[in-house]
Amino acid sequence: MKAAEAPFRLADYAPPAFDITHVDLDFRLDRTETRVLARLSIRPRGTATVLELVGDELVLAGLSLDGAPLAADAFTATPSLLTVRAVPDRPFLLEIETVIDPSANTKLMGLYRSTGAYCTQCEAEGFRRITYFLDRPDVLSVYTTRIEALKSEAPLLLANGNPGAHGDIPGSGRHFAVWHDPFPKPSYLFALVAGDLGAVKDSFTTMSGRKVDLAIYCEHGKEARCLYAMDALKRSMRWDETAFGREYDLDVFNIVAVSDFNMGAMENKGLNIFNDKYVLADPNTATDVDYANVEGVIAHEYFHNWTGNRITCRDWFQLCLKEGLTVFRDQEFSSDMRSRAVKRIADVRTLQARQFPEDGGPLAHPVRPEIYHEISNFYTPTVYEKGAEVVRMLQTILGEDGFRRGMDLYFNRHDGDAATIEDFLACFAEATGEDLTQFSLWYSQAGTPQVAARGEFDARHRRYRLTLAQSIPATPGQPVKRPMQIPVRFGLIGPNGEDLDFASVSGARVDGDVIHLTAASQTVTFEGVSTRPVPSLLRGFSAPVRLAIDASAEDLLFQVRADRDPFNRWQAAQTLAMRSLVAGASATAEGRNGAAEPALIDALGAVLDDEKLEPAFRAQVLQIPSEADIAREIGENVDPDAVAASRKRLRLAIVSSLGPRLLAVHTALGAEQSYSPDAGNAGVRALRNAVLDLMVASGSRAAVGAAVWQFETADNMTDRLAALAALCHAALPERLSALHTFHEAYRSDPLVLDKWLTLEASVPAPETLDRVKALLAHPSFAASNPNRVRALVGGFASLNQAQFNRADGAGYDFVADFVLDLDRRNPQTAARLLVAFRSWRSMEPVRRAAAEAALRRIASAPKLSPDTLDIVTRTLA
Ligand code: 0A1
Ligand code: ZN
Repeated sequence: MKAAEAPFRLADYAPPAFDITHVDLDFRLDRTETRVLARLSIRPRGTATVLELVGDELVLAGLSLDGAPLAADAFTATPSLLTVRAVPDRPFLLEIETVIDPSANTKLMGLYRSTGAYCTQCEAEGFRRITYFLDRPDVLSVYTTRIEALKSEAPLLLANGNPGAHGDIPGSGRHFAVWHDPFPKPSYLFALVAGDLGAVKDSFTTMSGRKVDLAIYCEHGKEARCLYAMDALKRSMRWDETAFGREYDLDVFNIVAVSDFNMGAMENKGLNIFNDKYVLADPNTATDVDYANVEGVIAHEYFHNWTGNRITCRDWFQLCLKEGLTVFRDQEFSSDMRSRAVKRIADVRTLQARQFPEDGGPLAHPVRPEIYHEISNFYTPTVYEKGAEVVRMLQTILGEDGFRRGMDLYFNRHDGDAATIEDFLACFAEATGEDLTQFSLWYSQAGTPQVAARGEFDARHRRYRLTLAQSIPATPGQPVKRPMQIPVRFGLIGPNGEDLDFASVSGARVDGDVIHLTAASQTVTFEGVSTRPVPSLLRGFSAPVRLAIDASAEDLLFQVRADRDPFNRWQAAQTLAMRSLVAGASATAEGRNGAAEPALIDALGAVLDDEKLEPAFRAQVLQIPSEADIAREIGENVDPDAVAASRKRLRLAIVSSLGPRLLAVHTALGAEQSYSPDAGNAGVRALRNAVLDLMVASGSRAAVGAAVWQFETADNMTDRLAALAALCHAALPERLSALHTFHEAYRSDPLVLDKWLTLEASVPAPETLDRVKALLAHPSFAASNPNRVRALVGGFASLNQAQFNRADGAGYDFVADFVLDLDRRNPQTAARLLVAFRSWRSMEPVRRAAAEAALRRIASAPKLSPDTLDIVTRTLA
């Protein structure tokens, strides 16, 4: 196995030896030989005389200092480093010419081609693939970008900032445009786009009355599919003004949708570049979930303008400073646009499905990591989603007003800075007087805390004692942990469903409905409690922890019916289901038949029939934990076949008890409304389709017929896909012709075909692996496109637990082979696929051995990228 390079450590941070105050870039675009002239205004900060600029696969074509070409012995240049010896101890101008080949750029970092256009991706370290630079986030410069290209090939020329001069270059067929961005920014926010694209345009007038021109660019012919994104953009701009007092700051805001993109989207100053999957939406091609994702990602990138761009990160260890905060902001935005309760449930589901397994496995790391080998591997659910939870806890602890005062101070004090988590927390501490020393452990300690709760009612003294104990599991590099500050939002529910009053409380700081758990164990004593309460803890999921409480099935059922916190109503139903599923899995493993919990059936029935509840909420309750959720709960010696059997059996039991009521709800909701992507309308579809999915799982002819009929007659993608998914998830033979029909209908629409690829890969049947392998050669698949890869191979590895984790190891071998092959062309995407192995140690011994063999085979392969080497090394450690 190749030895890794030395890691980067937070403790080693040192400020740069030079500032680069201005960057003038001149691009002469060519498909295979693009010339980049970079004029850097450099100012020494101290006494250093050697300037080292990083590159990545660069070819140097020219170098001069203050106008004079540098002699060969004055510098050395390799593809990854330019060293200039004896630079002046005063400001100077360094001019660097590099030659790059955008067409050969399969890593999709730096300047590359997609959608027939030129585009860039520079975060985190892509700018060094364009020119030699101090490619680190604490070097902030004012950029001027001149782009020159063939007018026929690239009538559209975009870069960061505001548009400047533009015109034709006579006699050459070429033209140029100059862009100037007055806001100093790090190189990772640089962007350029050139091509022949369609557009939708609009404008927005900011709170101080400035008019901003807005445009979204996409492939010709797809303009109408950008209208929803444009609407979401305008709503985001208004929301940031009202919720955070943040106004947009340039004359233009441009978004470009491209079809080849490693991630979701990128917040380049004034020129966001998006994976087109998060821009394009219309009723015929996008589901309700797609619409919600478009809205959320548009908002996320826009909100970065303040949290990320105006205030950026000092170094990449501080990534959560912009990402956790911006995810928190986009989640709040979506909550305000939609149903807050349903949004919270969906976000917690994602956190538990993606971040909890990371935090509980070999890739666990703190929200602010302290060491990394490859920064691209740290765009993780921990940095993003747990990072957002940490910000939300801050709001819970400080209250909405205190939180807002802290944010205001942060924006005022650090505008224009490259800041740290310490800077951020200091603003909240100063604005509110709160001591955040213990709270800051959330940034440095990895692992999901476990909170065990036990309640005891003393009727004679009208006293309720609640003991809360926290423990944080060991994680890589962190064997021992200190107790953290955990805000536990709570209520004591009385028999009529109202929260009970109490006369006094002792044993912990309690502010309103929040208990601050700060010690390893604390007993909170409530005096003057009239009757035995049912405790409702962690309301709204007030902290990203696992709560263990030995509530009886009756108490959980009561909570489902009566808790005034909708999140905990959902949680109580999930807990009941999970108990039954875990018991069912061990029963199967032992050759017994588990029984469904009657309280669960009652709970689901009560929610199903309660028309006072939002349909989207009822749909969430009907979706019992996934196979991956169950495996995570079991935690060790997992047999994925037993898990799948348990889940299937429980769903059958639900249908056999609630069948007629499910049918009644399905029929009642069937009355056709015309399609609209708004949350209310989408919620009705979500409930109807959750019911359909359950009924189809029973295999009843009537239900299967209803699904086929819905598939054939639906007037929108949500209903069509839901019907097809129900047939696929139940592995019914009817799926085959429906999948074929679907492919035929959308054969020219790659984003829709991604849904088809994912469904093909998620069929829970032994033949699926061969089908997935065959699809690698299908014309609708392309290994060069990250969306296709994630849809097919990623879908197989993450959504098809029993087949990926096949006992014969064939699922692991397939993904390992694919990763090895892809690693040579797109290491980032390869490394991300490999993350599917993160829970291998929790499998039963046969699968564990097979997974380990596949991982070792990857680890010993020659010429692994740093990205894949990093993931495989940590996964095996
Ligand atoms: N800052 C972006 C995420 C992002 C990170 C790296 C990328 O490189 C391929 C692209 C995007 C965000 O949070 O949206
Ligand atoms: Zn982001």
